[in-house]
Amino acid sequence: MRVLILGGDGYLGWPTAMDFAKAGHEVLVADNYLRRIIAEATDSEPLIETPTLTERAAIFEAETGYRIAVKIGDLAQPEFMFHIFQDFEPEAVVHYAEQPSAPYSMKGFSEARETFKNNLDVTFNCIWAVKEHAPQAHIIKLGTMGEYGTPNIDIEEGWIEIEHKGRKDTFLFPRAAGSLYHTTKVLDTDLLWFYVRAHGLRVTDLMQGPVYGISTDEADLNPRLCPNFHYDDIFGTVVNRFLVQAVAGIPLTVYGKGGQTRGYLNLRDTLQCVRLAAEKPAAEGQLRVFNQLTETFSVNELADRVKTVGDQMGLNVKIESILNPRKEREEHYYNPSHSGLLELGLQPHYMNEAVLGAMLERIIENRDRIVGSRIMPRVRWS
Ligand code: USQ
Repeated sequence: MRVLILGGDGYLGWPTAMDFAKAGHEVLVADNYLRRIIAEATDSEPLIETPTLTERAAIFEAETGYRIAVKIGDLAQPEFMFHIFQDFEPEAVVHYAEQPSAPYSMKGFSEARETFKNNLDVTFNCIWAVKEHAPQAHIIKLGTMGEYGTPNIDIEEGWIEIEHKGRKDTFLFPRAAGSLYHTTKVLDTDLLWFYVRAHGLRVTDLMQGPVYGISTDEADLNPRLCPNFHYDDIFGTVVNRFLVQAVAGIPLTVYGKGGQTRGYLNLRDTLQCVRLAAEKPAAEGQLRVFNQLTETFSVNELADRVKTVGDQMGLNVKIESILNPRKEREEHYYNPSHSGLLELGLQPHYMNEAVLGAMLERIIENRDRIVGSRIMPRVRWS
């Protein structure tokens, strides 16, 4: 299959590209390095240096013999997007090309506007590129569990049947996002749903929870193939941050009461989910939604797990609740269904002590590169 990966330089985009290439698919990645630019501007560079996409593709080819084609450019510009589609004629499009940080989107007007424009423009251009140049292509869109927020009822997989005044219909599950970034994903879903109805596009929207991990089969072939491992307050997801804090001897930064519960997954499972979705595509005129997570934890539970494993390794981990920089419920009901991807064939890698221990070892090897000033939250919601 010809697979186009939009946002191929990201934490998830690059390992996804290697995974598809290794599975024998023809892969093209496109990216404008927006995340690298923001990371540099906000002093949030990843723990381990990552070569450019062109360099990574060359290293990957030398290691495996598989080729990944690279195009650098701005997908928010329709000409660039359309040109790629005309040239490559993708059969599947994996769309990661969004500003992915909730804190960055809440920093101020220009960061909010940049997030809003970039995320919506890329989605819009991708939809039109498919509609005009590759109408049979299947769009696999990375959404987020954060689109739903934390409602006081079970979260269904994308859709809910509602009975109202004696009549029934099925609707997208209600959305209530907690940041501007998460809200752009809600808007993406609505845009996609409109074009699925109007033009019969085939779309899978993956509602993903926070991802953790650094290791994949291909990334482990060479340290220079590793994903961008962020531990800063802007791009770092909570598990990755806690593990780095444990190594740096900084008390784990639990925001507020720490009862915030989310659905987490291992980076390896992101790759499995995206490939399963691509290899078993949505039908024409279908918006298929999967909740992409494997287990749920509160922030307090995550901190306890990291402390247990860290202490076994002699790190003497401390946990400290700090003022929550975000506006979110710190104690709430959370019960998302997530059976769709398991039914497609997902075999989860759960967060056990061996997984956390291996991550800690890798971070310890790079401990001299940890910059302490990147850890405490620098952005507040209000
Ligand atoms: N948290 C802490 N301490 C920290 C960092 C985070 O208590 O040092 C808490 C947050 O307040 C939040 C939870 O941990 O309640 C998760 O935070 P996160 O930073 O790991 O995740 P989030 O900002 O929601 O965003 C991440 C990705 C985003 C993706 C999302 C999935 O950056 O791209 O869409 O996870 S979800 O959270 O399900 O919406």
